Amino acid sequence: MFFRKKPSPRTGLSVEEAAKRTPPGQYLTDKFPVLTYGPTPRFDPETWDFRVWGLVEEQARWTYEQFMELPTVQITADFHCVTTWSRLENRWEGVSIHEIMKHVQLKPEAQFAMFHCDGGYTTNVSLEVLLDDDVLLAYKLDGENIDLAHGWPLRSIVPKRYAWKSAKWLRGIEFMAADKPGFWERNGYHMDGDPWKEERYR
Ligand SMILES: Nc1nc2c(c(=O)[nH]1)N[C@H]1C(S)=C(S)[C@@H](COP(=O)(O)O)O[C@H]1N2
Ligand SMILES: [Mo]
Repeated sequence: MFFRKKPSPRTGLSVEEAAKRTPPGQYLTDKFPVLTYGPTPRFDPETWDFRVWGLVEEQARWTYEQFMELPTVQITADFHCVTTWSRLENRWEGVSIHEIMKHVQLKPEAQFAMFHCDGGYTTNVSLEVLLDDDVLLAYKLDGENIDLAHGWPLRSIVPKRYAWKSAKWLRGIEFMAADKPGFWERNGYHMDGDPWKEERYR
């Protein structure tokens, strides 16, 4: 019963609605498998910070305390792992990318961004993908703090891309002029990763 095409009752979705929201080649799960390459990093609120750098007029930095004071939003979004499981109707809460962008001014050359995580994981997105209205830096899922294994204290959520673009233990965003592969992209995953186009590997 792990993989199925029927939505779980948790989602409140009909079979038809769920089918419309399940990209080609994906199956539904109600569990939340942990997919991490390497060990789970430690979190120390005293030394943790969130930084924005690269092609910005001035770098920005928040301590943990400062970051937690930023206004939050909630979005409900689907999560599609390239290994073919999808979990629909996840209610994420955190800081909208638009809130972060209020504090930084991009240089005109900035066209791509790289998420940087504790432990060295990285993943790239185009500026257009990053600045979508449903992109957020999340710390709650379905009303609870995100588990350490799922990225506590902060992860990016990029609902319109495969889940490897939703970076756990996020520590910063770097703005770049040209696209550059992140960790999985260097190891054969697609540079863009749109699940509706099945952009899995390259
Ligand atoms: N820092 C970091 N972020 C990561 C990963 C990782 O290994 N390290 N794995 C990615 C992959 S492949 C997926 S499918 C999702 C899984 O998120 P989950 O473990 O919360 O289900 O996180 C993504 N973000
Ligand atoms: Mo994944």
